[in-house]
Amino acid sequence: MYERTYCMLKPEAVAGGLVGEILARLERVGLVIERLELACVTKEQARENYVEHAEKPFYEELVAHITSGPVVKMVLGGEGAVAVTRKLMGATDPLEAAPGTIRGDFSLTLDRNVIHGSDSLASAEREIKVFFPA
Ligand code: 3AN
Repeated sequence: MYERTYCMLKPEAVAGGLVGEILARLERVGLVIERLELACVTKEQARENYVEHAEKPFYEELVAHITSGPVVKMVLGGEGAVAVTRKLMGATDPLEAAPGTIRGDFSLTLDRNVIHGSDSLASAEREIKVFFPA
């Protein structure tokens, strides 16, 4: 089924000059970039995006980090886009992310794992509305 997912290259990916390389990987499997924008995430957007972690000890650090510099926000479309994007990203913890995945190849620590991607169609719909209103 053709579906849409929300994906974000975090501040360390932009600062580290990894945008082109990561976009190339996402495009190479056939995902379509429907929206793409370099922008700063507001505190409100960050809190909304990570609402499921609101009670976790790392929540404030997560919000502070994602708002610390420009990110690349995008909507990706394609057959199974949510799952395909998650597969390319690799495990949340870079120590567990396989070589060949984006996190496995470009990151070292959980708090700087270079990419966010919606984990379900419901999250994707919610996050697209948060980051691309109207
Ligand atoms: P994913 O980004 O793979 O969906 P989530 O939703 O569990 O993973 O975590 C969201 C973000 O929160 C991660 N990208 C990571 O940066 C951060 N995070 C998750 N768990 C921890 C943790 N134990 N300590 C610090 N940061 C964490």
